Amino acid sequence: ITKMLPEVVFVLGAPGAGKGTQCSLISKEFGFVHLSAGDLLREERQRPGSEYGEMIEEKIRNGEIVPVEVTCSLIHKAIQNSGQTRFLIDGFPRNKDNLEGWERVMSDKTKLLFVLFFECSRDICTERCLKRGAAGSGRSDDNMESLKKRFNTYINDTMPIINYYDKQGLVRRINAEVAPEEVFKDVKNLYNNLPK
Ligand code: UP5
Ligand code: MG
Repeated sequence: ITKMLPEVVFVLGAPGAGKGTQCSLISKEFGFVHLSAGDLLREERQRPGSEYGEMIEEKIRNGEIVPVEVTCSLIHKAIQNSGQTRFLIDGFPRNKDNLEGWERVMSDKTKLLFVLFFECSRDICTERCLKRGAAGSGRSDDNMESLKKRFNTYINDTMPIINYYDKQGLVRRINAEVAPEEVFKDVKNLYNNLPK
């Protein structure tokens, strides 16, 4: 008997590219459960009694990547607790440690459908995050200093992961520089044309 594995889509793109915004839209229209690795880490940071709170906050403020054991176990728990079968994993895997940790623990428990990659220039992304910070996002990394670090990490550590999946033909690129509704048109197109 073959067991149906949970299906996952990794959602990647620069800080502020619109991953979260598009994931909420996809989740509403196509019923995938949206799991943002960043949101899971921010929740864990706030959880009373968490032994990782301070470490997570320091990593986030410095735009560095939290060790995969922490992130992967939060994602794994969220998948199990949802009782659902299809997931958008937003903002993960972001570096080699993330990728190797996922492959060690999760790759035989899930089926990776594809990697959704939101392409957006650094200037536009930076402007979006600064605007969100100025509007009171409360995110400790929506400031110029953290954004520089987030971008360094994105270029040095996350782009190689996107290239790794691209070589396997798994990357679906979307132009994320236009208005959210316009971006979502392309996303819908992609979802409606998935091989059945
Ligand atoms: N906006 C969105 N789309 C727009 C559009 N088309 N036109 C104009 N404006 C648009 O959007 C960002 C802002 O832009 C919002 O104000 C939105 O309204 C507007 P959002 O949808 O939030 O973009 P997103 O790509 O999700 O941006 P986010 O800031 O969440 O990206 P990051 O990848 O930086 O943040 P994340 O939460 O994933 O990670 C934060 C930190 O957590 C990391 O730096 C790292 O330290 C840590 N982390 C890990 O260590 N491991 C992980 O696996 C994940 C995170
Ligand atoms: Mg996000």
